Amino acid sequence: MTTSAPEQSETFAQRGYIILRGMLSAAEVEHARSICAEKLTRQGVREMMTSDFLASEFMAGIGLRDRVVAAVGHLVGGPVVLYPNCTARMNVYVPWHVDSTFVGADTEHVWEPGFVHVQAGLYLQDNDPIGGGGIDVISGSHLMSFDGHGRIRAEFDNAARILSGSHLRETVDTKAGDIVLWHARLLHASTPVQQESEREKFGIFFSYGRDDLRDNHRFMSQISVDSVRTMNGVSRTIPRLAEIAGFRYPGDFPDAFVREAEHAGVRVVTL
Ligand SMILES: O=C(O)CCC(=O)C(=O)O
Repeated sequence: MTTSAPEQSETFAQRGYIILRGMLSAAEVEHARSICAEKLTRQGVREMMTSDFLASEFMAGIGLRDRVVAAVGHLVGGPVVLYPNCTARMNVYVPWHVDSTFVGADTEHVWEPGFVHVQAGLYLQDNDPIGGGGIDVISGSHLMSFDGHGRIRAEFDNAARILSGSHLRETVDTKAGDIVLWHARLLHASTPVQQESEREKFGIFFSYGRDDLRDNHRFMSQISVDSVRTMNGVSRTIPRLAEIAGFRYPGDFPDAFVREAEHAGVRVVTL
């Protein structure tokens, strides 16, 4: 894939995603895998609490590395903000979707011309259409509203059925240690597994925006709204989202992380 910053920005604008190759060395991939394996042991727990994630200087520091921040900075066209929406996940497989914060009611702002939000997924195994390990995307789907009215409905069955059988579907060819940066509106899914692997699937996630108080507040407010889900009259709290909605910067963050964010010139947004 592309390497220079202008090429990356053009690819991102056209396809809705880019790959940053070799963000972690082979040794770092194994180190990150061992941290994930150690933290994600409880039955049924597939996602690290953000406080546990940030407590690892190594894991938290990945999202603040110069190369990541520089690449995101080019994509957002200015200073980078990092949301505390950082975590690692194990063996998570999700169907076609656009990330929930950017779909459904009251999300028309994602179609404003200057809107940009970058989601990062760093995968700790290679990805391919047989063994999975990363994501599939519908190339260019961040430019499609799906309902013809400049909105994205929170229901993707029709769009996914048609587009996932089209030439726009791509299995993102990441190798262990690569990062995928995707646009908030991109339709994507976990790459399905045809053949089970003996190794766990691990992914590490960060969310970035541009320095814009309204966008930044909107994203964090939506996280707060999403932290409580009501079905059939029963409300359930999503512990990780409730945790990050309650975070205040810098007091609730490890000192080392605050220092690194300052050094990287990244503002960390909390409510
Ligand atoms: O890691 C994956 O397989 C899917 C990740 C994803 O879809 C997401 O974070 O929105």
